[in-house]
Amino acid sequence: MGTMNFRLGHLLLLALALAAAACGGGGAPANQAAPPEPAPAPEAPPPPDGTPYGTADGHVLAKPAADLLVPFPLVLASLGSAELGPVEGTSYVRARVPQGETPAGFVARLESDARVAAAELDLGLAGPEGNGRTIPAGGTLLSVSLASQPDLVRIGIDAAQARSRGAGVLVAVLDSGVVAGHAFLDGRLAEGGRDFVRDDADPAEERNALDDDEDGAIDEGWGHGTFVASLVLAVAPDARVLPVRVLGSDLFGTSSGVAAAIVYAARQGCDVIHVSVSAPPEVRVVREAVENARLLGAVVIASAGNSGAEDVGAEQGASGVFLVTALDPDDLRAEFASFGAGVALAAPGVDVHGAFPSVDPDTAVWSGTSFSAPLVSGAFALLRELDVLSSPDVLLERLRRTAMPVDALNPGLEGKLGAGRLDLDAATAP
Ligand SMILES: [Ca+2]
Ligand SMILES: [Ca+2]
Ligand SMILES: [Ca+2]
Repeated sequence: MGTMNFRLGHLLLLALALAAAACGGGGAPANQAAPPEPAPAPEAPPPPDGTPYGTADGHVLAKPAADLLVPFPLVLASLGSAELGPVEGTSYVRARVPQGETPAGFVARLESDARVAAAELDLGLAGPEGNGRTIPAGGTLLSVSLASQPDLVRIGIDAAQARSRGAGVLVAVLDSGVVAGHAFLDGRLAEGGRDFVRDDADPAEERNALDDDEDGAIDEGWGHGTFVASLVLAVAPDARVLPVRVLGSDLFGTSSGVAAAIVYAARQGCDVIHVSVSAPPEVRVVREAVENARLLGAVVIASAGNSGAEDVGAEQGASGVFLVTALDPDDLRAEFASFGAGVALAAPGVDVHGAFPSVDPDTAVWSGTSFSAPLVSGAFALLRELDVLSSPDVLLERLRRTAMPVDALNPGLEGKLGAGRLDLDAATAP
């Protein structure tokens, strides 16, 4: 078994290195990861032409009109469709696409029907690192303690953790799942996690040794959820993480899965719902899920994306999700970081150290806005322990008000990197 693991580990190493070369990555050595049993099946059927990978082609999402007098399944049946079940926690259902019709065509037909309030594709959503632009790298210079890494020291973690450690705060991490046996996560995960990719009660990370999204990188999302969860806990070591799997091994999920998971996490009593994928503002099922989660008292914090472009508009910022972009160690915008008027806050996101499911070392260095956002989710947990009475929005505003301004360092980007760089010391100061 040891030999087998060793060989598979090297195959993965080779695959990641090739992917890095193909994508023009830094060429840093990839981690040697401990492989679980590879599942043989692809994670999603091939996408229809012209739609993003992961978009469901067998069904679309539809919402009944408010004043409907007949059961919605009868409405769908009259259109040659059938109801395949609700998107839990939202007013949408999955509606089967009739034979011979395209998903987009069926959405258009539903939208023109007075008995249907809204319809949309069940869109494929990609985590920011799912495009293979940044990959995790192992090395020998990794911190033993994640909390002592330079980027966290620089933003005041020592002073902050002397005041609060996030005790009693529950943070859902909606990502690729977690490797629960990782030493860093051991004993720090809450019961009740769920897998919305496989629709089961075990949110463990899985990989299948397939390049499901055909981008040249195999299982590039492997370890992502473990890494993100560890960063929340690096900032807030006494918080607990509820792992919720919404992304597969190539870091793809669907809008219906993300929406259902957001409401699920809120109903589990989570204070923070950390989402490693952000949906475009026109994805109404996710917007509704975010609204429902906020009504239940949760905040939703997400990464702004790795497009490197100004594509985070004010409308996206107003959708109830607190969007975080990435800075480098000099507080300059990371070259991959998305920006725009809809960004709420910035945080370190270049060469971040986090837990990784590998043999030795069991940490990695990774860059992306996915690794800036969990620092903010951890910071929210610190504030919540210190102040159990204020509304979530008051605490989010405190994170913004106490941020270190970075506009002067980033000419031309004024107002497009949020309120500035997360300052853990200032945010938790009495
Ligand atoms: Ca599972
Ligand atoms: Ca891939
Ligand atoms: Ca895969």
